[in-house]
Amino acid sequence: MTIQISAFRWVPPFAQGHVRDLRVRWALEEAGLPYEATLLSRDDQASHDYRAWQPFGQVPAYRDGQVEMFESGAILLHLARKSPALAPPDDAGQARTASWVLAALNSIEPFVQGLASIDYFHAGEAWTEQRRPQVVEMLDKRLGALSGWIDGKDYLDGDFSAGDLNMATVLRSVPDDLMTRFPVLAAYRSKCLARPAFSRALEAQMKPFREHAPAPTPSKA
Ligand SMILES: N[C@@H](CCC(=O)N[C@@H](CS)C(=O)NCC(=O)O)C(=O)O
Repeated sequence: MTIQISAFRWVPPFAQGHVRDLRVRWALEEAGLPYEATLLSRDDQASHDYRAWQPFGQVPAYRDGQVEMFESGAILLHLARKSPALAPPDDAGQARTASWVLAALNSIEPFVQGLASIDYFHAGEAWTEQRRPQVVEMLDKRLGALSGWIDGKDYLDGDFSAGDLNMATVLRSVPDDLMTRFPVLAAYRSKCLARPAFSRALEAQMKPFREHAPAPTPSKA
């Protein structure tokens, strides 16, 4: 069967281009594996059928006729075993790629999300005045370590891999004012995001959002 992934039919503009099915779409594009997206509405997310595929009602989920699975990182690792475009085929290369896929999710993304949560969902709230500098400091520390690792290298570990793909999608959400402090990381992020497979994946996520955009509410005259 053709690979199927789940994605949203429509999300609000702030989330468009950032939904996690992008990571799986990008990996599939890099690997040259054709796929179809099953587009979900809010009701579909809560349905019994979808919860049997993704227990939390989130996207992405994945199936290919042999496996049915969820969690974007797990899906990337599954695809990395299938395609040399996403990881070296030997055990050592697969293990290194797994380390970087998980490092993006566990060692960098929580700090990026901590800052995004303050800036987007709690902006202006009194408690953020004390908390934000601490969150920036923690993120700054992780970005500094990552920058030190990448300095002098093209990618995280040899050739481009699923680890770079996941890391670049996480780094996309680092605010520009923070990223400018790390020119090595900024250049690395730009290089990854300039890959044609990323553009195709982004367009594939965005197209349904344009097609299913809610009709504008009439303004009161
Ligand atoms: N750990 C999960 C997180 C998935 C996730 O947070 N998906 C978001 C979109 S990026 C979602 O479906 N949000 C809707 C919801 O939680 O109801 C993964 O990486 O696959």
